[in-house]
Amino acid sequence: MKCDKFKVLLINPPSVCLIPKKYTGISFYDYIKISEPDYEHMPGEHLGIQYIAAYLDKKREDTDVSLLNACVENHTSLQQTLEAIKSFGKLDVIGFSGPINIFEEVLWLATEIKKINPNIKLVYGQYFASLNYDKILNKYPIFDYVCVGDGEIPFERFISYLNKEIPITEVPSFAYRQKNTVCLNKIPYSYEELKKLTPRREYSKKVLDSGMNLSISTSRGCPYRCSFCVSGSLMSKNPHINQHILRDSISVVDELEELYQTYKIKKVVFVDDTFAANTKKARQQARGIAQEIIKRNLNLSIMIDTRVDCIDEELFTLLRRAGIEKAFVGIESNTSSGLTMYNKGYKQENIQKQLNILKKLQIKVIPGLINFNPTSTIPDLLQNTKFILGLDKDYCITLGNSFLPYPGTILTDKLIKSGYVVGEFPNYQIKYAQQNIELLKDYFQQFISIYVDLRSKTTSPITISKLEDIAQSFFINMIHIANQVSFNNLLKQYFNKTKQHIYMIDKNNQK
Ligand code: B12
Ligand code: SF4
Repeated sequence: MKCDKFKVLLINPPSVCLIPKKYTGISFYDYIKISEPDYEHMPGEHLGIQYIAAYLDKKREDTDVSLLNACVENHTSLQQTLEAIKSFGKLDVIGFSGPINIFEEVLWLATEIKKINPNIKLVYGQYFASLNYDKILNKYPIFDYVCVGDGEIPFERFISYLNKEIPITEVPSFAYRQKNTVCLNKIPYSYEELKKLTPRREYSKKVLDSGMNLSISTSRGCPYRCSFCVSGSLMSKNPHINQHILRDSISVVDELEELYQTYKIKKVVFVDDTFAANTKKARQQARGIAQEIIKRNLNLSIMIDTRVDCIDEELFTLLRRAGIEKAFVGIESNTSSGLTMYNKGYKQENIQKQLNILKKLQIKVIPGLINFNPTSTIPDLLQNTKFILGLDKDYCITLGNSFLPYPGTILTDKLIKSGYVVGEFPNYQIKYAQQNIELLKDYFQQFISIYVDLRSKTTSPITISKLEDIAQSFFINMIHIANQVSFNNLLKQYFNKTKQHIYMIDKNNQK
């Protein structure tokens, strides 16, 4: 047994690489506040590393775990994060979290840290690392281990390994290099203990001060298997990982009440992949949570993530009474071909009817849509666009969304095989089957960025309505133009004309 304590630091990098150049110099959370129309319900904590810390606190007296959430600390550069890491002194292990989008930050920090302390063990976790553990360990020797899936129990076992209590082969869900090959311990383990665990909340106050919100996790995993999704793909590829674990409703509301009393919060975000999933147990849990919130009279505005086929009038009426006011709904496509490609498992005909239930209950919908994919066609885009604009004109900002080839997802793997995703890991790009579709996507995205900018600056209902009208005709007309033989020049002309028009409205508004 080690005499000094093991010193572990878990890091959420600052995510400054996600900030467009024109905003350089501000922190990621400050950028979110100016760029994200729905930031009011944005979760700001990193529950993943907070949970691992809480579990290690409980289980290992021989370990000191510190957290560094560089987003919450409002870091504006990686150098600042590196200095903060140095201030923790000599560390034994650093665990990195973070999606593909901030991999360059993880890599930079990992490289700098190993220069200072070559003996430190570097562990990488979360979806991107989990889905690509073999490629990461093969291509980037800087990382020593990857944790596949949830981290609490594997990380605790990993400390046992460092303490020479068990061999590395007994650390569940850990991947490592051995004799020039990468091994993953596909060892199942029980989640019972985790159902009662609550995360460390040392960052809560800072999160609230930064204008973001606290969050709560009521489950792990997801019962669905959407092909584009990191969570669905992780479950598909790793049957040894527990697939959809639900916490007990009472313990969830106990945690919620504690946040409510301690921090006087008015809003909270449920960060589950899919809340109120369409399974008997998940519905029971959602119902139980809602009844308990109502019974304890917690006056909260809650945001959840859910799916079209999970919306049930009776259940959602109860959820609304309990404070659920916003729902991110993963619709993804209003076409049969899109729904099949994304493996959504529900029919296009039912989408509108399901969303109407939320409208009736006055639950605000944030629609998730993957409008463009490599084989999208003009009729597909027209169908999605008419549908989205018919729901609410302001939803037009989702129309620029395109399929992102996250490495390791089922759909990315498939599209690599068929040649629609190209490039070297981890920098994949999409090849569109039709040139007009790719061009349309670029114009949609450019237009939306101007639209969001102007829309966020205006409060005049007349101007907003004018902007929405322009947007509506822009999207529909552009799709029709893209269907013509000489689409290239025509799209450019129409885009420039609309841009002038929309700026004119802004100018008049400022007078
Ligand atoms: C809350 C949240 C945010 C918050 C806070 C995130 C943060 N890191 O600070 C905000 C709104 C700021 C945010 C921003 C972004 N997010 Co986000 N976010 C989420 C969300 C909804 C919940 C995360 C959560 O709390 N889960 C619950 C906890 C318990 O699970 P967990 O975090 O996965 O952690 C467990 C394991 O993964 C593992 N683990 C995690 N880290 C580590 C590290 C080590 C060392 C180990 C051993 C294990 C381990 O152990 C943990 C405990 O079991 C997820 C979707 C989801 N449901 O997971 C998306 C998600 C993670 N976000 C995503 C994305 C794309 C982003 C952005 C890039 C969006 C953008 N373009 O700006 C940024 C990136 C910022 C960043 N640094 O992460 C994607 C990632 C996709 C991918 N390819 O991996 C997700 C999966 C959503 C999605 N389905 O597309 N996000
Ligand atoms: S329902 Fe949502 S979280 Fe679950 S697999 Fe599909 S997209 Fe992923």
